[in-house]
Amino acid sequence: MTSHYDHAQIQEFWQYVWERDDVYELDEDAADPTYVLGMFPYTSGTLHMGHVRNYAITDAYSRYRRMQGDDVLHPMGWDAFGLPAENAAFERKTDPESWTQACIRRMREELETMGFGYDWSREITTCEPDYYRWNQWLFKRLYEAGLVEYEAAAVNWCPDCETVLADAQVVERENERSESSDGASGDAASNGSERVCWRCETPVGRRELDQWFFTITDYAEELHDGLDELEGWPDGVREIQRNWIGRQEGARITFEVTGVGDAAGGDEGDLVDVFSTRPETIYGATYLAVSPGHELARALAEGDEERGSADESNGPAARETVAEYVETVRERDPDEVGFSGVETDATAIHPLTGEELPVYVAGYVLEDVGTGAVMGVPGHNERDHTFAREHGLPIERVIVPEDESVETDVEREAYTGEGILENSGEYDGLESGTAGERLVAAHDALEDDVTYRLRDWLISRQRYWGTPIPMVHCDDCGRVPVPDEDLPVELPEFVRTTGNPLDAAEEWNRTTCPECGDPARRETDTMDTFVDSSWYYLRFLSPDLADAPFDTDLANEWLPVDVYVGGDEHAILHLLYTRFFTKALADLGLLERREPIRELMSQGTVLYDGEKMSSSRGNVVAPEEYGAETTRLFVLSAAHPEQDFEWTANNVRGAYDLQQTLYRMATAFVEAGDARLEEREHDDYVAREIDRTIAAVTDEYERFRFHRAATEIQELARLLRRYREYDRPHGEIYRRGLLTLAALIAPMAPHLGEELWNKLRGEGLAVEADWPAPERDASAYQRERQLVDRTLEDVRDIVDVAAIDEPERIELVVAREWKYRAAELVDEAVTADDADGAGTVDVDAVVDRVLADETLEIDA
Ligand code: ANZ
Ligand code: ZN
Repeated sequence: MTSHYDHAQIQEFWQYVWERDDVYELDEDAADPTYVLGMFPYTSGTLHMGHVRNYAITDAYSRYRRMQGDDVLHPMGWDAFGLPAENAAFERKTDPESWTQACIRRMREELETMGFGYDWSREITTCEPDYYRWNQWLFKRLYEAGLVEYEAAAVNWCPDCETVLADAQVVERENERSESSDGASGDAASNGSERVCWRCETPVGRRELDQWFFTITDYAEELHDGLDELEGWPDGVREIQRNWIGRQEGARITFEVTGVGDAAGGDEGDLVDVFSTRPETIYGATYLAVSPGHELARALAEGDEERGSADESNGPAARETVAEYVETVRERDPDEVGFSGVETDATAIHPLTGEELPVYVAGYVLEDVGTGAVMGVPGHNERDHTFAREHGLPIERVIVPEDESVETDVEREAYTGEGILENSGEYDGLESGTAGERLVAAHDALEDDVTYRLRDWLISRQRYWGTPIPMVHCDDCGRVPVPDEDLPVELPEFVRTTGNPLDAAEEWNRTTCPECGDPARRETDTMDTFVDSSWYYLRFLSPDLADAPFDTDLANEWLPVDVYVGGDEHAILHLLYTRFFTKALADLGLLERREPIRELMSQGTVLYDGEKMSSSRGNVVAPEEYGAETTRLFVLSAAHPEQDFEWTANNVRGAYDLQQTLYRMATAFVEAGDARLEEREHDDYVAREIDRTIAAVTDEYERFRFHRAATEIQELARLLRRYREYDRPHGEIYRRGLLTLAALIAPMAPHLGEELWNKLRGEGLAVEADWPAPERDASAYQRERQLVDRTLEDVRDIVDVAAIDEPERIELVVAREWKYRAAELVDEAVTADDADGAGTVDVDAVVDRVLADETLEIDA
């Protein structure tokens, strides 16, 4: 028997046993298992430190819950679609499918090597037709429910590759030359950087394409309000989502606009609604502006050819200016558009004063914010101010600060604060908040309104490696969904091309219309991969179900996910989409719950020399010589899961040493058999420490404070070692101590846990063991323990500094009934020393005094 801990061999052995015994498989009849989920990995090739940390957290927690007697659902799968696979395939002359499957094989092996305990019988892979057919099925249900729209939207377009680019494929390139070859965008080049295609470095343009959207905005209110109740989520994440959804209270104000030449042909103008968060500034409105995509802009650009242009409609010159402006703005990045705009021939009537205001089409007014139109109040809104200055529009002050000493010159700068109204007719003198309320109450043209910044979810990707959108385009019938019985619409074979490979797949593309039977074309857009991850947590419940995406009854029993852990880069999109999907599914009658996740944890970053540890930075440390378990034990014991921490070789070594120590202690104990039977005075202290440690570690696991659990475990190990070094230990107490350590460390270091368990008990598995229970109520002992702790700390500091060669003796002395006396003595000695040594403590003297005290003698 060796006392060296051969981690490689031990890991392999226990992994084999776990698999043989199916210990991680969930009992199908479990009533309501604890659902612990780590965000499934994107299949990019290898695991990185973020994955390791993420999965070490969920694994430790699931193991802990399992030992507590819970049924635990802890599954794993692969987020396997996405552009990187396509690019890798392109570069390596293979296809995305083979590349992805190779990544999965490698990553699965890595996860297994780490010893993570997954129920692999539930493995799901999103790029397999068995999975993505349900994306298509769900797309259709959402479509039927009116949650899918098909609309033109601007996309990044590379004119050289002739393809749409995802935002991530657009890179900023520093511009060394001051001259830009692209004359069209003029001033943009002066910024010093430009947006280019990641592959060919051609400057990227904008293009309008018809795209598919999920109307997540229908759920803006619920997504927003629901955040308050997500008490198990980090405040930071909730705040980020709140900001992303961007709820704004204000008013909708209706302006009459004349001079558009509407189809009705009468004198009656068009009605244009604007949204404002500051209705009380209405008397300061000096113009009206609509976005280039607004229907009024469209009407002004197109005019009404049939009616001729002799009437009051937009004159031909203005019409052309508007048309041209709309055209150029659409092809440019919103950042480049700035405060450009064109005046139109139309006129807006101020709803309260009846004054005529000029109407602009302006790029800074966003199409999908509010109503896509604003009343320009340059005196009190910064953007309006800039626009007004650039276009020579009047600036009026209608609010002054209550504090008269505050100077405001709205010609120079907008005053955006609250205050007292002026130049506002009967509302003069009122406080701005009150004025806003009264204005809305008094006038039909103003109405309370709430808007959200949240945009609809553009799910179209003009790429190959994703779920084909199950629609058909027919010349006669328009867009027709593929019938359910024809799902899945499977991907055709991959072809290497610069554009969208699905466009190039001629044969696949040609189909017949499900409605009229005539020849038709398939939709060639695929779905954003975030669709796959929006409901995968449901598929894990019944991964093989053949006639539905998930089992509704089971979902109602088993949900929500109890604990979800992942990186905070998903704080917005993934988590928002998942919430949206859950709500939509509930409205489709497929689910009862409307929120998918009870407790969310965003794990922090692992740093190396202050930088994020990542394979792309080439600073991933794979401590082969210490074994996989050292890595997991280290990442768990280094810091709270939500905190960043620095990877240091020293601390990794510490995690390794702890395993060695525990292993040696168990081996030595089993082999030596030198325990005693009769009780001695300090046995009781050790027995109580075991109980106290159990209580403390339990508490730490409950709160995911693995690092503190590890410290407690280390402390108990230390005490037991001293206990044995000082005197022959009491056999039963010592053995219980070691078994307790085995059980307590098993969730974090499961291989070691098994090995210790096996050595000390010779039967059963730690992974299936009951969580240890204190023999006595340890809570009453907690306060006492705090005192001991303090004393120990003091004494230890002294011992460390003075390099006393009797640390065991001091510690056990303190640990005994005289601990209070020891604390007192240290205190007294330090104070006395301090007093006569004028600020310096003579450590040796303190230690001498403590050791010399007779009441501390041990009768060994
Ligand atoms: C008039 C007004 C007066 C506004 C005032 C503000 C201050 P913030 O500014 O972030 O709080 N807005 C509305 N729809 C818009 C659109 N489609 N594109 C660009 N801007 C738009 O957001 C609220 C304000 O954004 C709104 O309130 C509106 O300007 C502008 F002293 O209306 B406000
Ligand atoms: Zn048809």
